[in-house]
Amino acid sequence: KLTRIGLAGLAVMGQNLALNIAEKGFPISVYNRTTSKVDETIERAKAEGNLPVFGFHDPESFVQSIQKPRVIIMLVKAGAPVDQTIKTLSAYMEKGDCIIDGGNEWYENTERREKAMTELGLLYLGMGVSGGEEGARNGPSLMPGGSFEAYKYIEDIVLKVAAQVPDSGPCVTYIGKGGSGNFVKMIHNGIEYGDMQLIAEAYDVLKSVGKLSNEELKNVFSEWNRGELQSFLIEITADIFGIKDDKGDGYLVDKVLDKTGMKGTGKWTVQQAAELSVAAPTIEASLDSRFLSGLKEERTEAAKVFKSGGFGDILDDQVVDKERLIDDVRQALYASKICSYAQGMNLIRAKSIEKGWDLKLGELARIWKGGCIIRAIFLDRIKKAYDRNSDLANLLVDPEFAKEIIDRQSAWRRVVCLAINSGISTPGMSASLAYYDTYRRERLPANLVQAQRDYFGAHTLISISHLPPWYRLFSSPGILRLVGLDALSESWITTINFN
Ligand code: 2AM
Repeated sequence: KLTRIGLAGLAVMGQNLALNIAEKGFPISVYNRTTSKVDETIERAKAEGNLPVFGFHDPESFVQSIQKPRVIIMLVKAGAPVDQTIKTLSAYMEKGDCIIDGGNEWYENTERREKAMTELGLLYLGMGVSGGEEGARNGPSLMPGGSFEAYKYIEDIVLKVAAQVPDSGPCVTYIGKGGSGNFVKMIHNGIEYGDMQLIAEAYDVLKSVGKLSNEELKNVFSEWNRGELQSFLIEITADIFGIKDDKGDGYLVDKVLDKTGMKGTGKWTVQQAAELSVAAPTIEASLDSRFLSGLKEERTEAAKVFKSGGFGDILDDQVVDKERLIDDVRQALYASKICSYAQGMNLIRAKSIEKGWDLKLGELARIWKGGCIIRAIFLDRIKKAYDRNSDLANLLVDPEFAKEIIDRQSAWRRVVCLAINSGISTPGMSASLAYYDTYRRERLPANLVQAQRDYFGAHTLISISHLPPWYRLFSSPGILRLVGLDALSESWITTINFN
């Protein structure tokens, strides 16, 4: 008897997703290069309720065990291992069969592979899977992109396997063509970097300036998790503050080295922001913070030079009203988060336009409401903003978000000022505030930068004031446009206005 689907790559994510699929009633074949993991998965399938998981030690019998058209999800390391696995499996696959890459793959690799597979008559999907190991087992957020035909064939499976959110359905949708599923997952991770950084800054201000204990922090974050900030990341943060060290001599959070690791999707997001000429300062600040955190030894030396103490040692130590500070930080965190999501959504939109993907931003917010690391009730507000206006230029100008920001901006400014005066860096909150303050102003000092460019640009070698009056008249922008010399006027306009 043949199975409905196959899964290759049985590290914990792969094992968990396979068990999840089996549990939803789809018999599944599993395979891994190192065969001990196949046996391990079968053992787990037995232990977790005799789930219909069938193990294979060689790729050929694995592929043959799946009903046609065959679908195989790969969960192996991104990059060369994916190419190797495709090569191994596709040798036994037939026209109309489909391979799905569930890893965090660079979207262009997916597009390259989709093309190569099409030539073999095979279908291909790049599917972002978010939610970590726990999500994979109990319901992840799934972002499949690529062949629509292939998506239709697995739709019944993914609709059941994905996280289910009351009122908004399963956390999966067909994202779009090509590598769009991987791209959207990458931006999701960039947004996640931003969220984590902003939360860390809130912690820093509350601990260093507000002198909150871990117990108090736990209570504050638990309280926040009952309001507008309710989210997976706030929830686990509250839990973290409550975890005691193994040895029982203090809290775990205080024993963790202040150096953040990374796997690359945040860096890709920032590279894409530059490629697309889209401002993403909050996400960039979170990436920079990870880079700086990595310089632990240098920071230790610098602390000696600048006579700073450890965590919690601040300049201008002052007595603050704790309750007021907690409330201000909550508002600063929320407003900063709006700006960060606005940046992420704008990145997706810019890419969608460039690639012709026609991505639905509201749908993306919907499938992020459950299963994934950034799940939050806040995403429902984003979905509604795009429901109101799918062409929204920026989340900030959605009437509801605009009001929320205006209501919170005084608190937000107080927190950033307090942090600056205390010598506590809040790069994420500050970047978000600067983003907002730049975006909301009709007039910026950009005129001066442009004037400087014009001044040293080649075309200003002849200064306007040295030209005869008839030329000045002729070179006014309106007349240049009238006589069809728009291109020429481009370079002159700013100079003329400047003069
Ligand atoms: P392994 O157990 O045989 O190492 C995460 O590392 C997953 O990717 C594991 O299932 C691992 O298989 C798989 N993987 C890594 N490199 C691979 C490769 N070159 N070919 C096949 N699978 C690979």
